[in-house]
Amino acid sequence: MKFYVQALGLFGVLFGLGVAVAQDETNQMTKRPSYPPLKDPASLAAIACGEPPLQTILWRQGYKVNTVQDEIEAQRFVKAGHGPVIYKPIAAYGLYKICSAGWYPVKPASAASNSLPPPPEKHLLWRIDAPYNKQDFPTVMPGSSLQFDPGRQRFGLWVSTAGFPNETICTEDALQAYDPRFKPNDRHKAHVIPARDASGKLIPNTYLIGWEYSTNNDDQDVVTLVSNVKPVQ
Ligand SMILES: [Ca+2]
Repeated sequence: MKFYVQALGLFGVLFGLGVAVAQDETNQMTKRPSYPPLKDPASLAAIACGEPPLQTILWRQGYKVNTVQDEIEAQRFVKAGHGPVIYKPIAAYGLYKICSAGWYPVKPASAASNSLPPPPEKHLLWRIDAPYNKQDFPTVMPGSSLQFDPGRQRFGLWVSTAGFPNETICTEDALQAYDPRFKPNDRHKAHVIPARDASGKLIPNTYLIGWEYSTNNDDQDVVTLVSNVKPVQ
């Protein structure tokens, strides 16, 4: 009996080992591309909220970009070519409140307002209904449009949430001065990254924007794609 138990134990150990080796081989064979652990402040802020970081969202949607290294200075845009500008949400990890977005014509700063441009003349394009603000590829509400034609003028983009009524987040940092909640050193809320496909090739005239409409700066409260545009001064 003792021998039987020992043999069974030995068999169990060997069997377990075999399974472990087989699993390891399976993992090796089906291994997905591994990414380095995310330690940048925006990623850590998202993880602290139990949300996917902007970097993870973009990787898993097939954009081979680095959210830290690839961000560019782009606060104003013009249309790049014929046809409309496309502006659409590709993810939202913000408040469970209606989120709105659109564009506005760029206006020069006036001397009277101490170098601050006037408040944006907002054109509404699309809205994400409250329940769809913690997911990739949120659907937009009826009546939304994912394109517009600004003509030749310079324009900026904006988002807002019903969670913070009367606040508008603009691609132009200076316009965040109209939202008193943001301190002067916390007004960069639209993070623009030239879009690259899964092979790392630049997608022409196309940009990913990680938006922050609050103050924890995880930069993925809304994530948008804009195409047929060029950044301008
Ligand atoms: Ca968020």
